[in-house]
Amino acid sequence: MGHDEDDNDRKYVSKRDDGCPIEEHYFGRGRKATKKQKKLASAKDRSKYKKTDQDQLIKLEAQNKKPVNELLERGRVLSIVPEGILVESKGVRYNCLLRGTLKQDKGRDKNLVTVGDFVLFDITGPLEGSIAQVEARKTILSRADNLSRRKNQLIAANIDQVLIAASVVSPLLKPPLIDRYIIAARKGGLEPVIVINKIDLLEDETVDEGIRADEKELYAHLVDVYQQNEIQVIGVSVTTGVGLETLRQIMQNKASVFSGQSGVGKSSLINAITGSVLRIGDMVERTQKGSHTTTTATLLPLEFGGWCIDTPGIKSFGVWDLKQEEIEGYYSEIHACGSQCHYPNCTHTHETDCAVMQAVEQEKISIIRYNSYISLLGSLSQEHMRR
Ligand SMILES: Nc1nc2c(ncn2[C@@H]2O[C@H](COP(=O)(O)OP(=O)(O)OP(=O)(O)O)[C@@H](O)[C@H]2O)c(=O)[nH]1
Ligand SMILES: [Mg+2]
Ligand SMILES: [Zn+2]
Repeated sequence: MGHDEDDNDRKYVSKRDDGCPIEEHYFGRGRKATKKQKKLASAKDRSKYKKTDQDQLIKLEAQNKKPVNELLERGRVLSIVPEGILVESKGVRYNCLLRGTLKQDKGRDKNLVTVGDFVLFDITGPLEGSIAQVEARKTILSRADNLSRRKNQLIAANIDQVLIAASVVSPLLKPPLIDRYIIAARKGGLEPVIVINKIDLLEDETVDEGIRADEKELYAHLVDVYQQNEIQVIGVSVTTGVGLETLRQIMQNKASVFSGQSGVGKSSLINAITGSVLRIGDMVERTQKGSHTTTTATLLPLEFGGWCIDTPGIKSFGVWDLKQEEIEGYYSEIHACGSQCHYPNCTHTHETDCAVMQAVEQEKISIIRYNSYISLLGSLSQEHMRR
């Protein structure tokens, strides 16, 4: 799987998405402080507030002639569409734009605002607003932007768990993609849960028997491997209803984001569990891939408590800001075994007396996990070479 050949992906990157960096740093940190307190604080700790940040704040306060916070409404971003940012506040939905001052410093982030963000905004017209501030995020799911690989693309914020959506047979299971999601979740402070959909197809006699057998074996293997790594895995089927009650319980009173390849059935699962009517897609017969049906991430309140976010399918996933030396730590079985390698800085790729490679040969470490480790390592060194 290519790490970065994400042409389909480009279609749903809206113009707005493209040009919206995040600006939590200067608004987020000191919003309760008055100008005077701010000055005091910065006199005490110069490193804490950049000069440009102070200037921005002073300028903004001068414009308003009131403390920044006083007139603003607080709301949550439900979705970002070409027409604007849909924000819900006290049960009312506002179509918002970003204030000009927010757009200035794009930094390393590709989008300024993302679904799940808490924002402070002015009401500028009937059901219209202007976002002045994005609150600091508690958790974040993001990935490396596929066009430049140097930008952080925010998928969702302030959620508890990532429901890593995959399917058997159509599309096929892709363990390296699942592993990348697990790492991104952990890095963003989120709990990963693996949801494998379409398990009805494992028993479907219209599906090629060989493919079914391979997928069955891989599915059982993954359940085993992830359980050993203490990551929850559930098999579900929208078609037969298997596992949906378990999934509902996992989602209850939590904020979850569904993310995964196109066509695995994210929207179908959300519809089945919440009774909502998100659009679902057809499978492209020839490629057995989804058709990128969902085009914008949407936050939905759950009747039984909690929130869930449907997101557009992705074709590949790059973990943002991942260092080569960090990777091993996310593969705990490889990490544990690695202490027995001959070389202390063994990468387990080509070295002699490598305990990891021996363990893979003896099937003590899953070859699937090892290959996924190698693919991730490889994708980073390729990236390094491009720079
Ligand atoms: N056999 C089978 N098909 C399913 C199941 N769940 C979903 N599908 C089908 O899979 C196809 C894709 O479903 P979607 O819900 O649109 O998939 P998605 O993950 O939201 O796709 P994107 O929005 O493109 O990312 C549809 O044709 C669904 O009917 C299932 O449990 N079993
Ligand atoms: Mg969808
Ligand atoms: Zn080694």
